[in-house]
Amino acid sequence: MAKQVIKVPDLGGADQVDVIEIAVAVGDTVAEEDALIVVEGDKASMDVPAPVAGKILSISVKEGDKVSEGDVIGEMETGAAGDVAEESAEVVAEEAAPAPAVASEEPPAPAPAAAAAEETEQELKVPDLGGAEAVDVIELSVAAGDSVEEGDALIVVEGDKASMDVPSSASGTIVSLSVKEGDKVSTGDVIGVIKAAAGGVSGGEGASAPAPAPAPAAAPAPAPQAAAPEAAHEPSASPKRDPHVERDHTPSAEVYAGPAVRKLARELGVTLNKVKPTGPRNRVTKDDLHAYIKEQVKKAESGAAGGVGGGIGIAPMPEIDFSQFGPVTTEPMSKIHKITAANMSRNWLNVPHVTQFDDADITELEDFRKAMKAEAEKRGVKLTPVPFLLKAAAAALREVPSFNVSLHNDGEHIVKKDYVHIGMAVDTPKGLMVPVIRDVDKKGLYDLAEEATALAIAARDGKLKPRDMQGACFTISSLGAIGGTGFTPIVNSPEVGILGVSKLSVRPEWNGKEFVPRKMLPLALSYDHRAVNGGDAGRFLTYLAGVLADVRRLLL
Ligand code: CAO
Repeated sequence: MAKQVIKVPDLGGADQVDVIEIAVAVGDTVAEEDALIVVEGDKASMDVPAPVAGKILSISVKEGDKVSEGDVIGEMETGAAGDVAEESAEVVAEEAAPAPAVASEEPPAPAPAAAAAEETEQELKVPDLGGAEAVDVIELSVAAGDSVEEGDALIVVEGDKASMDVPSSASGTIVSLSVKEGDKVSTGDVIGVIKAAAGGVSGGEGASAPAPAPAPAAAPAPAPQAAAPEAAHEPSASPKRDPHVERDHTPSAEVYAGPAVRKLARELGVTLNKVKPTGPRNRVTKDDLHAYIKEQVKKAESGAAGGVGGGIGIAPMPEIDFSQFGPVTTEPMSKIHKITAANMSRNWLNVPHVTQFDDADITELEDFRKAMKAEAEKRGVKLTPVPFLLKAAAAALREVPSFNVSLHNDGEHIVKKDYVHIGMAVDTPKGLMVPVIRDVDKKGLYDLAEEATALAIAARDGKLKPRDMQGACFTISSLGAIGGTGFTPIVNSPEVGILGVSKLSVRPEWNGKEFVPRKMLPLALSYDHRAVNGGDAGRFLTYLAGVLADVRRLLL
């Protein structure tokens, strides 16, 4: 019995790759080449295999860590002391030897200076597959005529254990592809021709034009790549276990997809395990991803159109002929009304709403407001409760910063805001509009009253610009002048919440000794329960109501 440290093998030049999965636990018995951990670089993921058979004594990395070649990831107990070859050390020693030229069958030739500006046609070849032979072409990522950058995926191949992108060895235009899905390819096979600017070739076995003094790490094979102990006789440190042939892993599920597909999925914000795979061995292809996106857009659109159809498993609304019940006229909705309807459906269906209620005692606020009304009018502004609500909401957003947030598009991050912009719902003849007052926390009551009035007029006159309606953290919807004792407003996502304000009423309130008449303002706070919890919302609304009850707190 002997102990052996397990090290990260040659990553083909990649550094600081992510550990995305721990495939074994302490105490597990593994065979040589069993996957121990899975790492992911920019373009690919790979298993880090057991160098020998044995028992796992420790694993010193965890998911999310970053590792580089030579890093110790754990310890193993191996069967016999003799077969412990300190593999990683050997590899390091082998690599310390003078680096053989990649694609050494093609001797380096000095690049002619005049060729720099010319375009040349070059063969695109399958790079070193690390011993794997006749792997399947499972996807063509480009077609003739496509422009590609060096490193872009051309095709995806799949071996026994994994898949990998075959990247372009140069930037240029694809002249032809000579393989199709289902073909089998091996190292060095020509898969197509590219027209590339001379001098734009990185070198490496994928390129037909030899590059001067290519270093192994500059090979176009996607990183990371595994190292192998018995590679000394090979031109590059070719391992015996499919070094460039990587298996795709997603942290959440065993989804099979090429690196390019996974990259696209990340860019589009698609969780791969939701996509129906149609590729060989249940592999998710780019076409599957596109089909999924198309389906989602269709569902979203049918929901946004008010049909609430199918997208979330809700049966579509039945078509009803209202004329069977009495006389009707049918008018087209205004553009604003249609946009509002679409947004309301989207927000109602996407945002898990919670609405919390409170009443603010605004007796003193009303006394103060009325006392200031004449002065305000002299300044040309109308002092209604709205500027006070704006000011109190801004103070509460500053007091409870955990409420001044939005859920990030990716659903995995919270965006914290260090600005306080507040939307104000305005009822206009053409529909509901929500202009935004910026930096409310930095403005005085008169300024806010003036701006609110100007924006309400601009909204009613149809003079708001798109920018005037963007960027709010939060919205206030006041129906106080209209009436009602309460309503549950719909969050204007991606804002965190909306305050519905109803008409104040004079009510008897117990002051500890007696009932006294107080002016009570009904408040209803709807919030996005994905972005904030009830505690944040409760603190926010309680603080806001407290400020309205005693506006002197705004001075603190
Ligand atoms: N309780 C009692 N009276 C109220 C009140 C309340 N909560 N809020 C306002 N008032 C009073 C005002 O003080 C004013 O009275 P005075 O003229 O005597 O001072 C009167 O109602 C009219 O106010 P207003 O409408 O001119 O101004 P405002 O600042 O209250 O509101 C605005 C401005 C733009 C918010 C409002 O005009 C509006 O469009 N509200 C509708 C918003 C809406 O449609 N929301 C629903 C959206 S769906 O979520």
